[in-house]
Amino acid sequence: MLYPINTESRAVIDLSGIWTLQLEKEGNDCNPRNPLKKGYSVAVPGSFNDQLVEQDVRTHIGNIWYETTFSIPHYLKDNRLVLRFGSVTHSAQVYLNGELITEHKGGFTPFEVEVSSTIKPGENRLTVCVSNIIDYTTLPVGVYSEEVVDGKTVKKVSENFDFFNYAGIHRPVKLYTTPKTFIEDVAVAYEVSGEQAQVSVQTFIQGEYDNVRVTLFNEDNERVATGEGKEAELTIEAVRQWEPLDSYLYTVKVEVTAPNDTDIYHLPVGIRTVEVKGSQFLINNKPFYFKGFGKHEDTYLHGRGLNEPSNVLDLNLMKQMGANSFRTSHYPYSEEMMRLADREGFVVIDETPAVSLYAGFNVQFDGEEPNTWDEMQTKEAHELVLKEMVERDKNHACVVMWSVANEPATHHEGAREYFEPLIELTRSLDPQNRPVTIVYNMEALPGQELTHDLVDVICLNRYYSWYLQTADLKAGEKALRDELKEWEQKDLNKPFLFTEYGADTVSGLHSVQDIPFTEEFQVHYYEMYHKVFDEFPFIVGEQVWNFADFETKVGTGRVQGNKKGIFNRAREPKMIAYFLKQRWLNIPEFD
Ligand code: BDP
Repeated sequence: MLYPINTESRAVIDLSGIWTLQLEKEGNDCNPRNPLKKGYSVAVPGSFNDQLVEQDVRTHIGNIWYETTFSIPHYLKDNRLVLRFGSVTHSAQVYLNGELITEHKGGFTPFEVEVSSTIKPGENRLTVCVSNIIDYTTLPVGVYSEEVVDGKTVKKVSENFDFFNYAGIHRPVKLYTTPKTFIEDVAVAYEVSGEQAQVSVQTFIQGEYDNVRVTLFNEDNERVATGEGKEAELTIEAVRQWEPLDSYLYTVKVEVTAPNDTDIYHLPVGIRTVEVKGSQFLINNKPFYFKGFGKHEDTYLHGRGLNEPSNVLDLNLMKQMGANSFRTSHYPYSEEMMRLADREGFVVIDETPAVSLYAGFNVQFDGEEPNTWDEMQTKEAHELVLKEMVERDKNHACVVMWSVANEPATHHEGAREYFEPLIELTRSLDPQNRPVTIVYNMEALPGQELTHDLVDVICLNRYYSWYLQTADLKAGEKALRDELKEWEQKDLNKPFLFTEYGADTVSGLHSVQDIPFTEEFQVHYYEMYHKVFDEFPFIVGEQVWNFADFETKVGTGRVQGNKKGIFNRAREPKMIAYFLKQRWLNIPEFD
């Protein structure tokens, strides 16, 4: 599915703005056949939760109805018209003038529907029923329950994850046009040898067409290569590669000529190779060291909704600190962010919303822990999101690895059977054969972990001296080193990457002692980890948890959210930011 852009043959109309919102509750049913009753005003895109003030609205679980009206200029009516949602969290039913036109499950990937024949001249009414219910069949997962309060049924969700269950129309809603014969998708792959790059451009077309022309332009808009056909092969004689923090983007122009029209699409493409060789992670054949962050799409007011100024600032802050990479923890980020990362030269690990597939995470149990793989019914949702994520992001130079899941119970019997086909599926979907990983939790220890031979890179989330050996930096250091030595003895000949380690820190709290939550403790915590990392050559990177403080559900372990940010939620630095900057500016991107 292509990102919607204006081209010589396509127009995009943005339906962002103020929509109407109604919460569906007992006694307040919503019927899309009729216009929504006057409800709240809500900005789209954005999470609804932090735009409204009542507590029971912010935490409403169930259906949330959105509505807007729009008209289409008459001069566009002969085009093919497509309605496209960047994402709706977690599921959507879309109605046009009261008729159901499409449905989508999964809150972090785009979906679209052709509306050429359903759209009316004059005003159209677009209604979206959003659900924020999650359970053991959805991704992410949570425990769903219903309770009767004051004679009314109240829906509840207890999340298997440590971020607020923001919901709504999170990314832009766009109408775009194409000619009747149109480019459905473009897939780019390449091989680089010496100065030369051989670029294969596969074009997927719907409708009758006469010919396909593919032209590659450099950043100066000069034509550097041309090709013909649905499977075009182009040669760049002196290729300039996309490098971490030194991006270079070619534009692939695809023109599909049909008897009465031509469809044109422009795709930005960076040429870079990725390979795992022994315990090294190679980008453009050079051993790369990841420095950066686990992040969240989480900002004041917008919640999980697209916030482009914040995306721009975040990448600028990262650059200033000497970071070169981030992980889209714990769901695919907006297409806007992926395009920005391409432009800015950030290296991205692209992750699905399969976070904490772990049945013991969230439930009380007597005696033995429930086996996750007997309980979870997420296979279908997992396959779907992998397909949608890889299909959406396959052409991004910034994406160097796919993360199939974060912190699943890979120490539970059945994990291998669950993950093996998903890893194979991921590999089969990617035209660029990127490495595949699973991000492992604290229970995934050498000797207990059942899947690490299936993945290309072993990503570890570790909280020694925080959740374990709390505040004891000496004991934490020993535990961390001991674990790494155990992995070393296994002689896996694979790269290891730290994808999470961190300590909650409240901006402005200080102490001369190592007291958790103070800025000094956070500094000492990271110094301890880095000392140990530097002893092990098979560690190919460090991504700290988290870039910024972020909102979570309430709990005694959370002080108005998770405070493990290097920046607070307003993007103001904590003391650690200066220490990390010093370290990272002294570690080159390549060995
Ligand atoms: C890890 C999770 C992450 C949490 C973090 C924490 O992957 O989502 O926010 O712990 O507790 O287990 O801060």
